Amino acid sequence: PKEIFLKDYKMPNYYFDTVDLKFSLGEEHTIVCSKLTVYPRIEGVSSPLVLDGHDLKLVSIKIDGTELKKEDYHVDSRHLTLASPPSGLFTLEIVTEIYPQKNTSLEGLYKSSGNFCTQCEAEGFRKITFYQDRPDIMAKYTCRVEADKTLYPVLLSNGNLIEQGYIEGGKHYAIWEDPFKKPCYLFALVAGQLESRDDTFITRSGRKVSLRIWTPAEDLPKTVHAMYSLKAAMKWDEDVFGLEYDLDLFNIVAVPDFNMGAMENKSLNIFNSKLVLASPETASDGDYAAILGVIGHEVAYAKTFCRVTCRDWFQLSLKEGLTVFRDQEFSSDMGSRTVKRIADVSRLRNYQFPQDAGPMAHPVRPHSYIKMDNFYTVLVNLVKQGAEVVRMYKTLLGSQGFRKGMDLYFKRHDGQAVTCEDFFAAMRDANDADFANFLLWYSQAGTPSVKVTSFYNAEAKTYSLKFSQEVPPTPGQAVKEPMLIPLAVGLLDSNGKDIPLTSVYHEGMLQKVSSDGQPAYTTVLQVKKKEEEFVFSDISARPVPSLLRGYSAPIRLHSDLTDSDLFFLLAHDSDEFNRWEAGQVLARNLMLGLVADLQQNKPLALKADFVHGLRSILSDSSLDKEFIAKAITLPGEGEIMDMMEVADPDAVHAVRSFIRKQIASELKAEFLKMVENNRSSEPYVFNHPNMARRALKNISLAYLASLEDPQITELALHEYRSATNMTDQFAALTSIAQNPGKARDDILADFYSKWEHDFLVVNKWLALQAMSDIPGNVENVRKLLSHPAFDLRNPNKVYSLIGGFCGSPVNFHAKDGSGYKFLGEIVVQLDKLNPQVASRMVSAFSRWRRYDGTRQALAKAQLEMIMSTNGLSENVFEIASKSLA
Ligand code: B3K
Repeated sequence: PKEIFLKDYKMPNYYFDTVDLKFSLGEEHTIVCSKLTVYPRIEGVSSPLVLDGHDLKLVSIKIDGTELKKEDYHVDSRHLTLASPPSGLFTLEIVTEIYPQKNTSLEGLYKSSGNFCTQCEAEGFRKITFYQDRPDIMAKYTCRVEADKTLYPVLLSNGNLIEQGYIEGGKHYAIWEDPFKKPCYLFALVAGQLESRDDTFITRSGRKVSLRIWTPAEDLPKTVHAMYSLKAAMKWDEDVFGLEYDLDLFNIVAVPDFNMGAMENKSLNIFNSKLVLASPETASDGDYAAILGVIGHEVAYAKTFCRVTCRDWFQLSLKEGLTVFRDQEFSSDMGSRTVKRIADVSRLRNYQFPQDAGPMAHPVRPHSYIKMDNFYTVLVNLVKQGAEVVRMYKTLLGSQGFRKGMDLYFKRHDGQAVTCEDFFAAMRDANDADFANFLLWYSQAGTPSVKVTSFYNAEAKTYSLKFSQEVPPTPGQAVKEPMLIPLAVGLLDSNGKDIPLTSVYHEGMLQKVSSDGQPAYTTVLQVKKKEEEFVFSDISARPVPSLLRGYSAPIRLHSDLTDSDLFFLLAHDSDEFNRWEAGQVLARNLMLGLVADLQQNKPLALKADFVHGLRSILSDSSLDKEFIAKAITLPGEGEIMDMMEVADPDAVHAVRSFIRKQIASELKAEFLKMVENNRSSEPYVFNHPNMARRALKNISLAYLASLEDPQITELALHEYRSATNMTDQFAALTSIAQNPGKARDDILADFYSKWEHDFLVVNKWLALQAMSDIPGNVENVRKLLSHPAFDLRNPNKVYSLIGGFCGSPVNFHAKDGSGYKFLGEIVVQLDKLNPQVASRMVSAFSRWRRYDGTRQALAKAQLEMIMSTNGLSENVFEIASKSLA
């Protein structure tokens, strides 16, 4: 497999102006006719034109109406090359035959539940026709779709419908025209038996946009929340970014077989059904929130990146990072900002940080790849980090400065394919900002680590904070430079109140902390050097610092705060994120300490002040209930393992379970009260207060269930039976399923028989069993592979069962290697069907060196077995070989 490098980027020899496509969709095969108007980059210069093509049968090829002879072109399994095409404008007509029915990779054109649909990002268009499949080729498209009228009554593509009609033989056609230039990865086509929920959105300039959400008829009632989310996102983006949707139609189609969440194709978004369909009975609060977030994400794309796109795929974070940032902001404004930030940061720590410290570490803008799709597979890295980079611009520039930068960016680059530097330049120029070494965030891999030490000078009444930063070495990048890190800081007095900040000394200069003459309570320190000191004056007593407020930069922070400082922050910090963070630091220290005790066979004991801290949070009625639920949740096992020299999944799991059980027994009365007081028989409403209430009730129930007490099992059964929505029902099921035994078996069987007709609910049931930490669970998961509810060809089912299993540290990392063996076998089978999904699964092995010698040998053997498989895809090859390197 060939590695592609950022430094090798070359402008194309030829551009395409218009693309006219014609699809004849058939049961055996599909014929695709593509007519391109082509012009050379340099008028009068003929140079080779290399088109990408994968799994295509070439039927014919013509230039300016004349069929080419065999010697005029060359076709191999990946390319069609024209050695010397005309040096001026010409038309190129290519006819290919493709087989969507056999396409299990779910890229290009394929069938899902009897309907045709497409997925072209990143490089799927080359599975439809020969094309320069790269994002910097932007052209205007028309698309004619022909198909059997009875089987495929609905025919959709991008843009506006300009003509439709009948054709002899029971067929019909539709012609779609997209008025804006687009890269081919945004092309889409759907044909099938679908119905739509229709609504309209009036843009701020008064234009009417038709909104349509398409699903099979029986699922239409479950699209109410998706339509609500779509309208809310359209409005929010106009209000916050002033961006208006530019077409008269916005279609969303839900398909059950889809590799990722959704795809932003211009005016024809294709979504994984999981992120469209919801009803109170079948979808949880988490599902509702995910639908809102992903629809927000795709709407943000529709407004911007369908017009300004990436020059090449290395610039992916330009569109993904900015869009994730915008959807995070949208979800924050629709719910609780603190809770959303906590959820995003937890994900960052549990998934991205470990990856960033392993063999798959790569910068926000990678230097090379073999298979671009793998940079979505390690999406947690690229995308979440990319969003954090965008967030830092906003932290540095403030909301207005950021908006100015965005406005300039779109003004400068509408209709262009650009790079990360263009975004950086727009932010800088619009604000006259000095961003020094900020661009390094794009090119240096690894999570920066910042150490802070503080010193209070009672005589001088100054308080100084000294920072030293280090970016750890990662594969291919041994030495790193310091980067610009925005560190939001506040200081608390002895009553827990924020101290007003007026100025700070830095490098011999007195810097004002606020510009409008008013004191600030939080200031953003710009840490740029390897070592740097900031000194606050007029501080009358030693303060407690609240550092990295709101998690203002994606770093690992090591401070000299004592436990008592942390308890103080947990109780008083006005920055709610940091209140949560203080509790997490205490919990992390506690867990790491107990893991060490366990490894040295010392008895485990929980500190009383920790439980006391949790009790005060739990009983603080001034706090948001969802915040309480987050604050009493212990850090994940992945996060703790990531902080250990040698990750020990058994010890981490045993310690986490021990602490949970201790907390449950000490706070049993409080938890019972929380369950009691937070029930509701009112109909389900998706809003923050109700979600918060359910979150607190259900986490209390989960803690109680860890006591393995028959009375609690009765209580959970009662909650299960009386639940009026999926959130509560599934939470009760999860609580009972924590403990092996008859109650668990019975309730799992009951849940399946209730919901076997609903594939999305059944996926939850599969995931719950797969993630279980009951000993020897690999055998249960193996059995589920042949359950009628499972199908290896459906990505959602694979993510639920196989992905869920890899997320269970004790069973996936079982010391006998049974978990590794299971995954190795599955990856090999899956790779033949769907390389993208297989490579996501194989990445569970990538951190094998973090474990002890026995586990290392077992995991390595599976990676080697995978590498020796014949016909391995490039996707899996890239992850497996980099993991072994
Ligand atoms: N841009 C797509 C993801 C495409 C992934 C391709 N393998 C949608 C999204 O980011 O939501």
